[in-house]
Parts: sequence; structure tokens; C-alpha cells
Amino acid sequence: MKKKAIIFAMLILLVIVLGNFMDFKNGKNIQAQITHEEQQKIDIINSPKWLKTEGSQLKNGAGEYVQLKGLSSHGIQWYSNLITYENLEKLKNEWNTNVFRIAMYTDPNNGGYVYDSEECTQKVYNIVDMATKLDMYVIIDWHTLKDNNPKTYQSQSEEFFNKVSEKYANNPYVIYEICNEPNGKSVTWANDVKPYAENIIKVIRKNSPKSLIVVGTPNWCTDLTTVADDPLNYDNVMYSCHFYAGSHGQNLQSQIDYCINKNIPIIISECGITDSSGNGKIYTESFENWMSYIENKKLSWIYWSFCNKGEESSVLRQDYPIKADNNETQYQAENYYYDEYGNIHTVEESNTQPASTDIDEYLTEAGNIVKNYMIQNN
Ligand code: IDC
Repeated sequence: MKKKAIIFAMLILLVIVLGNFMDFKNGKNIQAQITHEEQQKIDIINSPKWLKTEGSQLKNGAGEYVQLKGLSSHGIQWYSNLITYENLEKLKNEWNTNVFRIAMYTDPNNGGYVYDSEECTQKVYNIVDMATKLDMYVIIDWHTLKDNNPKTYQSQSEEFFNKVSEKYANNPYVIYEICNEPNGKSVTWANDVKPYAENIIKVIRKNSPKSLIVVGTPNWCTDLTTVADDPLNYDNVMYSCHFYAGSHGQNLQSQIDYCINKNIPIIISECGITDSSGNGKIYTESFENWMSYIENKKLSWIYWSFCNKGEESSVLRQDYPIKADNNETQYQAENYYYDEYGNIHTVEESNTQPASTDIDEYLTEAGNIVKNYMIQNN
């Protein structure tokens, strides 16, 4: 009897221990699944990298002030080849930039999104993925320009921002600039840009509620006061101001002051050292004045442009050896030379070292100046 009782008791104990062990195992398994599949998402959603406007300022999820600084591409339908991982890495680590802007033209006559949506989208994805890997913010710019009114291709814009914000819903590095520069006398904030923005913001926020969105302002992003008096009813939105040193000065700065006083967040999502043609003379003094204004107000700024087109605003010289995707203009580096007997050789058949693609060896005057401001004002 006694023996039986002991065996019975031991059996019960075994069942309890085993049961606990199984529970423990099961529990662990469930937890492991969550950790593996969900935790990464949770981490990204809670990442301190998410940007948020507070009054006229920009902060990260840790509550620190953030000043975005960086370069804008030229049109990626022409110059995306130059945007390599190595170049972005250099812009991040040696130029101290923390953002890169992807100018994706929309205009079909310029080979933009409406002309080839697949190709343009792929180029955007490629750059976003590189920037994300490098811990850099990236602005996806729906680069309207000659299509003056952002409403012109609104349905394509909705389609584009829907798919991109779905793909990057949880990516805190992605910033959406929903129209580059509304322009044209008949294009107004109240009738065109604002309703367009309300539509596109809805599309993006449905997929990515925490995303930061940049909205272009009328008259090539130089009419800020109209917008400040009639802002969008959404938070986490910044309004863009574009200046070109040879064309804009005090008036635009006063408008920025007006916005700051009204707690309207402004971002200089594009600026240049030339006049607004992007070419011609360099206006060093006016640019310096803008840079000290920007530093004083801690505004985010992005320079036009990271390319080697032979125009004065380019940061790279024309002989930078990475070729453009296709010919907007004829500008490529010559790949042949003459020896002392006058015979022609192509660079490929000679013994010369492959050309360096280090951007710092090919900077234009503008490139040198801009690099210094990026590094200095850190
Ligand atoms: C310019 C480019 C130039 C190109 C032209 C038209 O620098 O090479 O031929 O666009 O595609 C802007 C625009 C920006 C302009 C830039 C300089 O956002 O696309 O780029 N600029 O003109 N607004 C003010 C100036």
C-alpha cells in the first residue's frame, strides 16, 4: 500500500513538473515568435528616429531638436547613377549631412514619373534603401515644375504616394515632399495646393501615420505668408521655402520670420548659390548671409544639386567619371587622349589607373563652398 502511494505521489509530481516544463517551453516559443517577427516592427514604430514638428521646430522621438542638412539630387531620370552607396556614405560621414533629397521629376516631357513610373519608382526605392542603411533621412520629392499646378497629375501622385508609403510605412527615415514648386499666376494656395495637399496627406497617413510631410508653397515656394494665414489642419507638416542666393533675400527671410512667429514650421527643402536659373554667377555674399540666417534660426536646409552637369549650381565638375543615366545635355568626360606622336588612345586601352570617383576630388567652386558650410555648422 505504502509503496503504491509513493509511486502515485511521484507520478503526480512528474506530471506537475513536466506540465510546467511544457508550459515554459510553449511560453518561450510564443515569445520567440513575437520577438522574431514583431519586435523589429515595434522597435521601428517606437524608434527615436521619427521626426515630429513642435511649434515651428523639428524634433526627434527623443525630444531633441533636429536640423536637417544635406544635398538634393538633380532629376533622378538623368543623374541617379551618381548616387552610389559610397557617395552617400561620404556625404554622411565626411560632409556631416543627415538627409538626402530625391528629386523625382513628374513631367512626362522631362522623362519624369508620368513618362516612366516603373523606372522612376525603382530609382527612388534604391536610394531610400541605401540612405536607410546609412542612418540618413531621405526626402522623396514629387518634383513638379513645368507641370505648374500639383493638381495636373494628382491621380498619379496619389498612386505613387500610396505605394511608397505602404512600402515604407514603418520607416522613420522617409520624409514625403508632395509637390516641389507650385507656380503660375492661376495656381493658388486656397484653390489648388491646399486641396491637393489634403488629398495626398490623407493617402500617406493612412499607411504611415507617423510620417513627416513637406508641402510646397505657391510661386516656386516663395509665398509663405499666404500659407501661414491659412495652414493645413494636419500636424507633422512642414512648408517649404526655396531660395536662390542671386534671386532671393530679405523679403523671403521676413516671411520666414512671420511663419516662425505663428508657429508654422518651415523647411528650406531646396536652395542654391546661383540665381534661380541654377546657372550663371555664384553669389557668395548673399549665400553667406542666408547661411548665417539659417544657423541663427536653426532651419533645415538642402542644397541644389548633387550632380555633374555643367551648370554653376552643380557640386561636381563635369569630368566626374560616373556617367549620367542619359543625356539631358552633352557633358560627359572625354575618354580618350593623344600621345606625344599625335596618336589617339582610349582610356580603356591605356595603362592608366581607373579614375577615382571620390567626389572630393571633383568639387566645383559651389561644391567646395557648400561642403564647408555643411561641415562648419555642425
Ligand atoms: C533646374 C536644373 C536645370 C534643369 C532645369 C529644368 O538646375 O539643370 O535644366 O531645372 O529641369 C528650381 C527647381 C529645379 C531647378 C532649379 C534651378 O526646383 O528643378 O533645376 N530651381 O533652376 N527652383 C528654383 C530653381
